[in-house]
Amino acid sequence: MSKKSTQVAIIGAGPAGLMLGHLLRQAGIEAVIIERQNQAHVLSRIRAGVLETVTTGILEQLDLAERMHAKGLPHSGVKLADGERLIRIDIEGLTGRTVMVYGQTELTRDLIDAAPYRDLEIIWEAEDVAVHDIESDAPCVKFTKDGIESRIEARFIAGCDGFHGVSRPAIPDSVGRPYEKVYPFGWLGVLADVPPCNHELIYANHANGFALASQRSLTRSRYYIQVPLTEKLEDWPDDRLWDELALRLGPDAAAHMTRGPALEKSIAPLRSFVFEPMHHGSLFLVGDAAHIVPPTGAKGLNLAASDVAYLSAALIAFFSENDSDAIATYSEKALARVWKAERFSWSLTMLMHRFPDDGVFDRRMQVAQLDYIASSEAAQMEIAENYVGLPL
Ligand code: RFL
Ligand code: PHB
Repeated sequence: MSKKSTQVAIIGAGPAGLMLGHLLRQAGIEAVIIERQNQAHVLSRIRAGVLETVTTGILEQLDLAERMHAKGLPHSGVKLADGERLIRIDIEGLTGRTVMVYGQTELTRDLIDAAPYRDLEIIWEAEDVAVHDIESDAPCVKFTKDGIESRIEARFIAGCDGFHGVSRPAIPDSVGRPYEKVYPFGWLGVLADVPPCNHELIYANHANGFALASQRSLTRSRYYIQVPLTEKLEDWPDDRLWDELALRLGPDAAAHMTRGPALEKSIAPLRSFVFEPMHHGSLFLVGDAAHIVPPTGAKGLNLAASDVAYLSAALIAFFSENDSDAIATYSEKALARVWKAERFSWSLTMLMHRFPDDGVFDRRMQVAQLDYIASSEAAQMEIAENYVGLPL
């Protein structure tokens, strides 16, 4: 049995665990990250692409934003397509702020590459990770690494292990409560080394279903289409996917769309999920471990970042000033922001997708709302301020 101790044991080397680990190390707090996968696997996951100020701000605070500022693309607007027109939401004009298009993979790489230089230990390929004694002041994380049983004792455990992790199930049913909505479709995503069809993102509502034109750089595009959950990747050879994207995104986007071989294709189900509370005893839940949003508002990664902002400040106050007030209010503060992002992601999902049980009335509601958005600055402001990210 190998044994060690630290101040904060972090489970999961996704964006939440990595950002939290770096912020704690920057403040001189001991932290170790325990990750189930290997580094190559973590870096191969293609996920979010739009960063709010809360997320870019953490990279800046860590002095790790150089590559993001060199390669990322600040966007000042976003577009909604309704089959006939493109409605532009002038995010910068309405809010004075922009969003940053920079892939989650790149952000994760920046944080992983810096870890050895910042004395942040990441234990990769930890098997059978389990949390113990979370209702005490001396919890521990047990796992097996290279066949050797290991134990890390800590003052706190941060569960940054995503939706399928082990942290959330460790909170007793008598204490925690899940809230969930599952949508009857998924998103089929494709990544290709072709220039984007528009300099901004386009979210399209088409009779065949939702489509999104996104991007990672001026030479790399990321597209998505809504598909039934019964669909398989084999059903979508590249040509069929490009034809469908061109149709759903509309003639203007289609005219500027460059096709190319898919570098990656995957289908992700859509879900809204919140677990309350996000803190029990010595265990905190952070990011996807506590909540999932459908990707329509690009909020998943940014919510992980706001949780990290609240929790790192609370842990720093605890260890540096012996002040536990912020720890006591972490869950409440984080959840207040989470629920607002859940509402926005749900409402944009309902507006932009075709639901199998929708009738003509539901469709007319979507048309009326898109028409209202096109004609009302107040409606555009509601989208802009949520899309750019609500204040902490
Ligand atoms: P992550 O990124 O899931 O990281 C959790 C980490 O914990 C590890 N882990 C464990 N480690 C040790 N022991 C265990 N028992 C463990 N169980 C799990 C995992 O290997 C992983 O490394 O959660 P985090 O850090 O909270 O970050 C959240 C974001 O990743 C997430 O919100 C977004 O990526 C959500 N999301 C998207 N968000 C967007 O805004 N736009 C998107 O296009 C988008 N696409 C996606 C997504 C999430 C996806 N998942 C999770 C199914 C596409 C997918 C496929
Ligand atoms: C992405 O680029 O992967 C992306 C962008 C915006 C979203 C979801 C995904 O709302």
